[in-house]
Amino acid sequence: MTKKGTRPAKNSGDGGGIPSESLPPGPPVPAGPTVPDGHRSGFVAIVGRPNTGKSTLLNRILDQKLSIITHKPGTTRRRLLGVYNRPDAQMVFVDTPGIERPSSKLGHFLLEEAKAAVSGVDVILFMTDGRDEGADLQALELLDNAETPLIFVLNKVDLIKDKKTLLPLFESYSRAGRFKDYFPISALKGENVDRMLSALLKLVPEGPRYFTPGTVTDTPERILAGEFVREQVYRQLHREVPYAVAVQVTEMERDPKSDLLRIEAVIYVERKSQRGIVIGKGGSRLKQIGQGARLDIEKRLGEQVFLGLVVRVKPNWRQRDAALRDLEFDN
Ligand SMILES: Nc1nc2c(ncn2[C@@H]2O[C@H](COP(=O)(O)OP(=O)(O)O)[C@@H](O)[C@H]2O)c(=O)[nH]1
Ligand SMILES: [Mg+2]
Repeated sequence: MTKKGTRPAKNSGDGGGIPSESLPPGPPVPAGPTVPDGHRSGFVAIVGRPNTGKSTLLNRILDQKLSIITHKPGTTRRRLLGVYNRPDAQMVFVDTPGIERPSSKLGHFLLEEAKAAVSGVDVILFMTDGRDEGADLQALELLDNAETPLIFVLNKVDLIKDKKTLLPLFESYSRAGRFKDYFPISALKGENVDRMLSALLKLVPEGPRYFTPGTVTDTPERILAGEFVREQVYRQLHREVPYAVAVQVTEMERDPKSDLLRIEAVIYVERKSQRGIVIGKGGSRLKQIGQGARLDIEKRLGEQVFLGLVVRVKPNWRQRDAALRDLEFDN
């Protein structure tokens, strides 16, 4: 995988440009040569302002929990690939951090991460919930990508009672002159998602697979496990605390005695007072965070795990380059 951008080297028949240690176990499947005539493949980035439902769409398309979702804006912090396979096509979807004007060093990282994620993709899905057209158009400018075909995706249409309001909304956005096609969907309920997928298939070129079938993502399970912990923090804590949290998995190894997979993670906060909040009375909050995350990790890995969590203070980490690098925010 190149440092910038999303697209690995076009497939050479060995499963694409992903390191083999991140592949799930299983028999090696020749990726390139076996695809049928007319096989199509491509990269599709999902971008948009925070909280519009980008991660929900990724999980819906893949029919599994890969990306974390909360009702709070600004949850997704890393570009995340999800590989959608069909006999006649492979589309690699890229979930991205929400686009907004950065207010911290972390914010700058997130915007760069979103920009890097769209570089070299075949199609960009621009997702909105239609609530703030002005802000959407500003986000498009921040993204600063003129060449790639843009598809307008209006999400959360399950919340729209009067579908007659859709057409004027599309007309209004169409004045920007940027979009090639328009889809109203509900990522949450799955409405219209298949139709959108069929349309996307026509927009990606003919070509071989980038990833071996069976590969869902190139993100290591260690990182996903940390993300599942962070999701619980977002779900269980409020106001500023979740935003001040970063999670790093420090160990993931099989305990020889118990045969359990042992995962150790550190929850970093910015201030001592936040540490107390995350731990909770008598450790109760931390325990609940751990329980929630463990269930998700176990479901993902298909086995029981031991999850050990500690909370540490890393003062002001969102504003410090060195701290961001320590926490693997490094693009
Ligand atoms: N009603 C409704 N809610 C949705 C839909 N898609 C996402 N959401 C909710 O919107 C919030 C943000 O979703 P998320 O996928 O994290 O947004 P992201 O920040 O763009 O990745 C969550 O509470 C989702 O459950 C949808 O189609 N309909
Ligand atoms: Mg997200």
